Amino acid sequence: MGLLEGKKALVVGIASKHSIATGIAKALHDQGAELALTYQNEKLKSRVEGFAQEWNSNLVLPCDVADDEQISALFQRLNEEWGGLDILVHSVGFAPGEELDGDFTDVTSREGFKTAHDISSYSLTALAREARPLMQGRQGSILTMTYLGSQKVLPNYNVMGLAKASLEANVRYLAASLGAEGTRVNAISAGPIKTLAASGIKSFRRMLSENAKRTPLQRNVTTTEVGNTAAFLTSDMASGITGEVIYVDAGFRNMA
Ligand code: 0WD
Repeated sequence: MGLLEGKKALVVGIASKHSIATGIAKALHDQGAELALTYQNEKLKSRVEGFAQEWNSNLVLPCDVADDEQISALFQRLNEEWGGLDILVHSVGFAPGEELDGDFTDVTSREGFKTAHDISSYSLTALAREARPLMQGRQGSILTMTYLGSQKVLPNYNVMGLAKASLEANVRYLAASLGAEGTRVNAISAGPIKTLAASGIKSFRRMLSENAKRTPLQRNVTTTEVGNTAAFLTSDMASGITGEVIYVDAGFRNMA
């Protein structure tokens, strides 16, 4: 029997087969969870529907996390279909391209800062607020994706580093807020993985190969490995873990 048998899970953030959210959704499905998936815009709809079919999910709903009405409609629909929710995966991040190329002091604009924090951090609070009543009394679990650039200065990660620092604090405050209801909130800090979002970071390819050489495991991580950790963290096996950032980075963060 799978770790997540009988659990209902919403996964937000699938953009392609390479997305971390895709690896997570697959792992949750493999462990027996029933899935609902979202797409950011019409362009991505049919692609996400394709994945849903593969994983026997018939709930594919729109959700641009910048839009409160869409968020509210999403959870209303989930409530009608499922009457509750056990797992929420938030695997969404964005900063305008020009913020991620060049000297931090020079390229960081007020608008870019706002957008990065809105889409990459505030959206977790917005989704958690709507998920809250559906998760009450179900040992719910909320999971988001972060990156080491929140703790250390990494070239070109720039304003995303600030947004991820905010996201990690968000995880701690949400965990404190929702803990009494039995809902846990955690983040996975993944090592670099080639996805659409990552391609937006200048010199990402070089970073990938340099990163691999410096990790204890001498390689980069895969979305399958992130997905497997996500399955554990969202399962009752992890019932004592909340407010944490768990690193799935082949050991990179401990290296000088
Ligand atoms: O190396 C990496 N790829 C790492 C990514 C290392 C550590 C963490 N992460 C994080 C990212 O910062 C992000 O929070 O993992 C999360 C998922 O990122 P990903 O899987 O690397 O990227 P991708 O496959 O592009 O999915 C992110 C998606 C967007 O894709 P695009 O390429 O269109 O930006 O986030 C979604 C979108 O589908 N997204 C939104 N979804 C709803 N509403 C929005 C939005 N407003 N904006 C972006």
